[in-house]
Amino acid sequence: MALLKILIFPDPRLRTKAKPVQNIDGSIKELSDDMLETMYEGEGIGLAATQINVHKRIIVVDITKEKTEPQVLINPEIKKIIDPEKRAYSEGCLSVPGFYEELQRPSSVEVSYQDLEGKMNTRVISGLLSVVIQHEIDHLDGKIMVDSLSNLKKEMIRKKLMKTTVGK
Ligand code: GNR
Ligand code: NI
Repeated sequence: MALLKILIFPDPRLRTKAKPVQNIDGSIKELSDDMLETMYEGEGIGLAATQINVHKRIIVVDITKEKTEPQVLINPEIKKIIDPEKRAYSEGCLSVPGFYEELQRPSSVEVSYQDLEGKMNTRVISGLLSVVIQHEIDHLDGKIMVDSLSNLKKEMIRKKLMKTTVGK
C-alpha cells in the first residue's frame, strides 16, 4: 500500500479526461487499494484517479463514518436520471482543500460500473452516495467543484490555494 499525492486546484492535470480501463488486472487492484488509503488519510469520502494524476476511469468511495464500506467503481457511467429534482449539497473536495460550495445535482441516478472482478453492475443511488459518485465522475471528465462559481470567486480560491500549496 502507498499514499499518493493529491493534485490541488488549479493544477492543469485535473483537467485531463480519463480513459476507460480495458484490463482489470492486479495493477488496478493495487491502484484502488492505494487510492482508498489516500482517501482515508485525507478524511475524504470519495476519490477519483484523476486526483492522483492517473487518468483512468476509476473511483473509490466510502461514505460510512466507520470507514468500513470501501467501494471501487471502474468505468462508472450515469445511465439514467431517476429523480431529476435537484438537491443542494455543500460539497468539499480534497483537490480544493478548505472550501465548501453548494452544488445542485439530480437527487437520484442509475449508475453502471465494473467491479474489481470485471463484473458489470447497475445500481440506483440517491442521497450522499449519489452526490459523491456524481462528484467523482465529474473529476474523471476533468470537471471540478469550482467550475460553476463566478470568476471572481474562482480567482479568490486559486490565489489562496497557490499561497498555501507553494513548494508542496
Ligand atoms: O471528501 C469529500 N467529501 C465530499 C462531500 C460532499 C460532496 C462530495 C464530496 S467528495 C470529497 C472527496 C473528493 O474530493 N472527491 O473527489
Ligand atoms: Ni473532489
